[in-house]
Amino acid sequence: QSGLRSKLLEAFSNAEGGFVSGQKLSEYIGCSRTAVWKHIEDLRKDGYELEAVRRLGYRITKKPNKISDNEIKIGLKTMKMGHHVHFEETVSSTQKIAQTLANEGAEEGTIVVAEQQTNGRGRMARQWYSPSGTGIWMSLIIRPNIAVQAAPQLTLLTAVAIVQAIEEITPLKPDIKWPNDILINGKKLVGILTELQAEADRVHSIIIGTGINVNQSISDFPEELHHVATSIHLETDKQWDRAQLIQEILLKFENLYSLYLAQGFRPIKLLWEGYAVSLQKPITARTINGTVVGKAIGINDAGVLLIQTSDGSVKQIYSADIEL
Ligand code: BT5
Repeated sequence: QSGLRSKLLEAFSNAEGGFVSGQKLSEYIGCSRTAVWKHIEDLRKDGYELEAVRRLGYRITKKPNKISDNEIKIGLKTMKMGHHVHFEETVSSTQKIAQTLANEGAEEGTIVVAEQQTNGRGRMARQWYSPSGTGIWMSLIIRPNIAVQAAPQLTLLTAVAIVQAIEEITPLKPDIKWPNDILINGKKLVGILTELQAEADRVHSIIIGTGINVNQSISDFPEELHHVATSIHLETDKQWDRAQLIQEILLKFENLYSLYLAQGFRPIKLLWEGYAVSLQKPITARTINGTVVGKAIGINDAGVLLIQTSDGSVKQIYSADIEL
C-alpha cells in the first residue's frame, strides 16, 4: 500500500506541478484506473488538495503541511544521507531513538524525524521546545572514522550545511554563533546538538540533532522565548515546505561531509568563518570552569574557539555559552 502511494507521489513529483493523466498514473504505478482514483481519494483524506481536469488528468495543488517518510524520500538527491528515514508523529527525543538505532547498527545517513518532541533536548540537559507540525526535529546518524576530539567539527560542518540550505531555499541570510546556534537578527533559528558514541579514542557513531524553527508564529513559542527565538516564517511571512528543506540540508551536508572526509576540517573552517558573527568582537564565554571575557579571534583547526583576553593571552574554549 505505502509502496503504491510513493509511486503515485513520485509520478506527480516528476510532473513538477503539472497534470498527469489517469492513464499515465495507472501505467506508472501498475494498477487500474479505478485503483488510481481510490489512491487519489486517500491522498485527499490525508490533506492533499488535487485538481482533476477532464482529458488532462490530475495535479497536486497543495501538499499537507506534514512531513513523512515519503515526503522526505521523493525528490531526495543524495547518494546516502536520508535514504533510511525513521519517522514518527510524537517522540520524547529524536536523539534517543537515533542512539538506539545506531547501537543496533543503523547505516550511516539514517535519519530520525518527528512532528513533535515531548522532551527535546538542548545541551547540558536544557529543553528544546519542539511543538507539533511546525519545525524540523531531526537526528542524523553518521559513522566517520575520526578521533573523538574531532567530533565537534561536525557541529560546525552541520551549521554550514543548514545555513547553505536555508540560503538556497529562502531569502534569509543567517549567521552562525559558535558553536551551535544559527541566528537571524540575533534571534535563535536553529540549535544543533552533537552526541557521540566511541570505542577507545575512535568514534563509533555521531548523532547530529538539529532543531529548526520553520513555520512557528510568535504564539507557538512560550513567553520566555519571545525575545530570543525566531522562525523562518516569522522572518519571511511565508509558510515553508519542511520536507524540501530537509532534502536540501541533507544534500548540502553530504557534499560538505565528503569534502571533510577527503580534505579534513580546513575547507570547512573557511566556509564556517564566512558565516560566523562571533569573530573579531568582544564576547563573554561561560564555561563550566568559569567565565572568559575577551575578543574572539577565530577557531583553530580542531574547531576550538580562541579568545584573546585583556592580558594578551589566548584561551582555548571547547564548550561554552557565548554572549555577544
Ligand atoms: C541547542 O541547545 O541549541 C541544541 C538543540 C537541539 C535540538 C534538536 S531537535 C532534534 C534533536 N532531538 C533532541 O532532543 N534535540 C535535538 P542549547 O545551545 O543548549 O540551547 C538550548 C536553549 O535554547 C534553551 O535553553 C532555550 O533558551 C532555547 N530554546 C529552546 N527551544 C528553542 C526553540 N525551539 N527555538 C529557539 N530557542 C530555543
